[in-house]
Amino acid sequence: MTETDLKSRTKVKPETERPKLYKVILVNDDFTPREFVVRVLKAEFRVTDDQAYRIMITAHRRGVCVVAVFTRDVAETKAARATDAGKAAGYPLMFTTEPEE
Ligand code: TYC
Repeated sequence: MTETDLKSRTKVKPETERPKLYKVILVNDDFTPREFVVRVLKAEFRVTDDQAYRIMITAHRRGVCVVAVFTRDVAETKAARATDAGKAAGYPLMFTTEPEE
């Protein structure tokens, strides 16, 4: 087997392949103040006042709301930081992550 033959066996992933995306999900609870949820959403996810309010009220009414989608690392880091912000203030505020279909 020549060197050229070996080299040609190496599989190259097509450049068009996209990384899997993960949803960050905001979970409702009975204790965290609405204004606090809005503040955390704005600080961690860089959404506007209006977007933050809509996300918060959707989670409040339906139980959960998708905040945004990111690559796995970014989604997990943001969910952990936002959850920690609630914990630091004594609230059970929770953000989870879930792979997109
Ligand atoms: N349900 C909370 C309240 O009535 C507000 C809230 C909304 C908390 C969304 C968490 O993900 C949440 N104070």
